[in-house]
Amino acid sequence: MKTMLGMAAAMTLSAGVAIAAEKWDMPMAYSDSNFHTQNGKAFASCVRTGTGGDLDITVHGGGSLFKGGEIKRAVQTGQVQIGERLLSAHQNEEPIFGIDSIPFLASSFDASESLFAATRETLEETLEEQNLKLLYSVPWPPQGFYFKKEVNNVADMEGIKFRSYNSATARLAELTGMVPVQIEAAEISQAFATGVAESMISSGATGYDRKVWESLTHFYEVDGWLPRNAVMVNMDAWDDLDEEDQNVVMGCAELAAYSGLWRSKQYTDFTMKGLAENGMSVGPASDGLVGELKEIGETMTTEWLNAAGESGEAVVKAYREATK
Ligand code: PCA
Repeated sequence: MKTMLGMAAAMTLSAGVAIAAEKWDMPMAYSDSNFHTQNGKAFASCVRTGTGGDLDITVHGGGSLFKGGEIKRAVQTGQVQIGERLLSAHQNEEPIFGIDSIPFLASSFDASESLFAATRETLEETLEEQNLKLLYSVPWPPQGFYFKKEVNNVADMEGIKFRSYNSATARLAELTGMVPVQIEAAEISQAFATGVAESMISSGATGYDRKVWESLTHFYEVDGWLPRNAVMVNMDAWDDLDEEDQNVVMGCAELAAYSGLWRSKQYTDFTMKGLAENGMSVGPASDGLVGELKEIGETMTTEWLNAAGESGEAVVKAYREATK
């Protein structure tokens, strides 16, 4: 009898736990093999384990649930509870979102981390006003140019159809005489194959993930900047979690920031080799080209500072102080 009661109690308990389990969907825009997606899956698993199954996050990679361009709004409006997005693609909403894509402001992993540290508070406040809680952010590897011909200076770029992924890359295209067309990473293989685009600036990672050697021939290392993905939660979904679960999520987020950075560094070397092994010419851009791009970077820094006003200026100043 006692045993029966015990069993009944245990069953009620496990039923109770099952009912309490919270399920979140987490759209991510990049391919399943990409390190951001792998890192997001490890984050979800950390949360599942840490909360004893209380919070169960399902990652949907490759833009399968929402495309990159739709993810931020989907999280804001509560269509999904959590998601990852390249924040610089929303610079038109708030200039601070684009601070990581200013050419040559922060062009190494260390600099990217310092810039993010200087930006974090302002970013969190800005996102909070949009009903979003920032969990963690991971940099893409340094950005370089892809072409289907040799390019040694800006004049060689005239008229090329250039795939952009945010307003900074579109502006860069304009300033180099190219013609920008905005295309999601998930769709670039087709865009290059059909000639809708002939060039882009991105990481070795994205070129490798999308097998761009099928259409393009050259990768020039520029180390222009390291744009970042941010994982964000809908603020109402966040507030609905109890404090213990919130603590687990924050712990897992910290781990994900750390492991994501490490994965990004490791993927850089791996994908550079991968591009070369698949027949692309891979190497540094010429000094002349880098010099011209740095001048364009100056112009874009000034433009960004003008748009971002005092708070943006304060962030850049704090970053420069911290890294001088
Ligand atoms: N890959 C993403 C953003 C930056 C990067 O390296 C893309 O090309 O869309």
